[in-house]
Amino acid sequence: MNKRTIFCRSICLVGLSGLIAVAVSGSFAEDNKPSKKLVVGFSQVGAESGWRTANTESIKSEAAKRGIDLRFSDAQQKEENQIKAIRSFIAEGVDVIAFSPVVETGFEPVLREAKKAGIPVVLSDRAVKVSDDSLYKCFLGSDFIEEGRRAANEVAKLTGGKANVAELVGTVGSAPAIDRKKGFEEVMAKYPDMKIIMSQSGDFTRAKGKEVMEAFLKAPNAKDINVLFAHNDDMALGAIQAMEEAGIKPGTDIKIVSIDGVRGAFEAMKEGKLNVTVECNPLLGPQLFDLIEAVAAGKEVPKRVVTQEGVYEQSQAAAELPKRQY
Ligand code: GZL
Repeated sequence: MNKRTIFCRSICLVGLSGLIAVAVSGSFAEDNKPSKKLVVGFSQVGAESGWRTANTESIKSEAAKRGIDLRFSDAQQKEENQIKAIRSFIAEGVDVIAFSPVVETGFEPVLREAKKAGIPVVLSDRAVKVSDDSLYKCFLGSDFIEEGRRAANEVAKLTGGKANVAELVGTVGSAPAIDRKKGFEEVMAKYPDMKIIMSQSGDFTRAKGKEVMEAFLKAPNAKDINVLFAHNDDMALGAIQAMEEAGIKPGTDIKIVSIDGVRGAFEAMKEGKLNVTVECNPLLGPQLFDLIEAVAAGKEVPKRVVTQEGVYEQSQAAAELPKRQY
């Protein structure tokens, strides 16, 4: 961080035989040591959900608080946009690259380019599948498998282990979608009368969640559904709209368990329309920049940092709502 900096103007030297312009520009602290703002390139998945909005806000506000030069790019949920953004960060010569990978695979080549350029990479929120984990310094994010386990345990508690589950899956190929499903099915295997009878991706958005739930409710075995498991609250809120339009009482006729813990989920629980939300903490900014600053300083950091989070039921909603930061 600069204490005070003295900006050198361009210095021109004129030789006898003509004009030789030597321009020197830059910034120097009073003690004449060059001081440099940390420059971080961040590629964000998109703006698909309330969780993502809160995550972006946490990252941007923390960078501003620390005086970090943040180059932020919104990939609009497209992997090719993230790869392009990472390439441009490499070309700009940023100090550190951080990103939340929209899907797990396909990033190895560009991560090799970053490594070759000597730019460290930190994974935020979601993991990547690579053959060489030296391609990133650290992965900060939730344990999605545990979130899936917690969701299934809540379904078992709500239904006494007798559940025909309609599942709204997150973005196909994304770590949260793959791992939440894995954790849910691991616990479901313990309950012979719990099964997933319909499953389709709603891409983590409210609009798609509503659309897919409308299709679920038109299926021949729609009457069998007694639980909706949504991989995020935004899809659950869209599904609630679809249920109400079909004359179904969400939270009563069909129990709903979702993941994230955004404000809208607490409001729905307060109205009795959603039964449980499994928290997935998006406020990663402070921890993320602690890790980025340590990496920039060449310090060792843990390969994996898991965010702490809980589970919230309907009975807690009213008391929790005023405390929610997202
Ligand atoms: C989870 C995050 C997921 C959220 C969704 O860490 O990647 O992406 O659960 C968001 O709301 O779209």
